[in-house]
Amino acid sequence: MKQAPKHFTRILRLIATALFLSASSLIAGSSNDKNVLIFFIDDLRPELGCYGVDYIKSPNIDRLADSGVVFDRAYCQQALCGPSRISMMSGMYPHTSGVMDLWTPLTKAIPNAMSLPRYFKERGYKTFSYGKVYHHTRDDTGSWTELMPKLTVKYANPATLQGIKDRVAEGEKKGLSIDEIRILGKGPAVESADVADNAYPDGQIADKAVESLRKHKNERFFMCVGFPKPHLPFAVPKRYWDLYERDQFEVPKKVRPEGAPSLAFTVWGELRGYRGMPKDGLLTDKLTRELKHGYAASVSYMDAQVGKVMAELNRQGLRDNTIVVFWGDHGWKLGEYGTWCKHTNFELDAEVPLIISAPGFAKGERSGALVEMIDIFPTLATLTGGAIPESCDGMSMEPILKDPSKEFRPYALTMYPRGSVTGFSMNDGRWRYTEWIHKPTKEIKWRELYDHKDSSVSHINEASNPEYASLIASLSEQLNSRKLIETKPLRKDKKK
Ligand SMILES: [Ca+2]
Repeated sequence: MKQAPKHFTRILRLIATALFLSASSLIAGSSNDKNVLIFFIDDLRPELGCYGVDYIKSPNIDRLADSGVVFDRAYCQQALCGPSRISMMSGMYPHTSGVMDLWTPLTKAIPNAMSLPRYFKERGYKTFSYGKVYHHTRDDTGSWTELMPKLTVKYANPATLQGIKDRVAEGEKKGLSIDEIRILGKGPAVESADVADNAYPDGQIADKAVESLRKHKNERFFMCVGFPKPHLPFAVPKRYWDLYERDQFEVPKKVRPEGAPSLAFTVWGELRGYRGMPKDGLLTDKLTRELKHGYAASVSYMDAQVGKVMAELNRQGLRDNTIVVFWGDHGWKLGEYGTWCKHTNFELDAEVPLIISAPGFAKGERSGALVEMIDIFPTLATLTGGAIPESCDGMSMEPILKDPSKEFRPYALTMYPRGSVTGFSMNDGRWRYTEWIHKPTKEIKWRELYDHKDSSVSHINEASNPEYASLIASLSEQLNSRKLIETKPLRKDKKK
């Protein structure tokens, strides 16, 4: 008779302990019940207020930076939307996954790839994709609880839209080819319209994320919010253009670095394709200022959308239980070297903004550690109490989030293919060293060495300077020890 009440008391105590633990984990937020919110930003240079830049207005991102760690030396794996996003989402280098072009979706290269959304979905999270997350909205569709359809509207001015419509109709009437009609259908590189934020896709994406946070506030979620700006065209509401004076924008020196191989550059066809852009030659100072103005306005417009989503996260009381990652898919050249856009191995294209705000970790601090975008997946795995999948090439940045003074990688790796030659490039914290390797013969065709001690712009390729021979030998040895060119795409399809 004595045993029953004792047993009963023990059960009661266990229930009480369980209740206490679940309540305290709700309050303190144990590692495995954290939500994840990731902002994917298209073509954003690490030039924001929180990066010490005073000519860009980014109050909302700066506020996010105050609640986390700003990474001063973060690098993408390839300066191209598709492969960069896939390397981040799979945690695999482009030369491991085999995705080095814009046309291959992750799930075509690796049908059972362990992607970030799949990883979280399999762990019971609700997974949401709003806006431009993967380059292809049809990629990895099975990993999402909800996937917002692609938004294709680029302009808001009725005259611009009508002009495009008229030119396309005219082209069809003349029986022009699809490619010729596509060129006619291109709009201008810039637009300033006096419209609401959600007249353009970024505003609609923010609205969708806000609505979803309200709806799913009581569920554990993994939410990806991808803003298309500041990608071309720089078409954003007028009030964001009004934040800047045209004259404040400086025109960079339009000179290529001395001794740089021509293969390192592009003809920046992406920009030239827009209506009214010169088909060859350098841009005038006037046009350079207009485009730089448009880029800055686009950053501020995107920043306002980040602010809306963050405000809702706060309003719903989710801020202390949500890990927030803000990253850009690659850098961009705004007239430096007389060039524009991405698609190269230059420092300006390889460097990206990265902010991680994780509850219980460092706040308002900076890290000078070299990190790669393939490190985001392992970081989110360990921060949420999960194991790092075997398929991941990266490492968890959790030690940096605990102590931002910690060192991490000896160098960050970036690559860009040019036909039979691939450029493998590394930044060791000061120098950018690149080898262009002819794949069939493994012969090094060109080398580049730039000093980025004080700036992301460097005007001399020092690769043939005897003064740096031993430095080059050491960097080359490190690069070649990775056997990058021998690496066959592994087609890893292991489950976690
Ligand atoms: Ca991009």
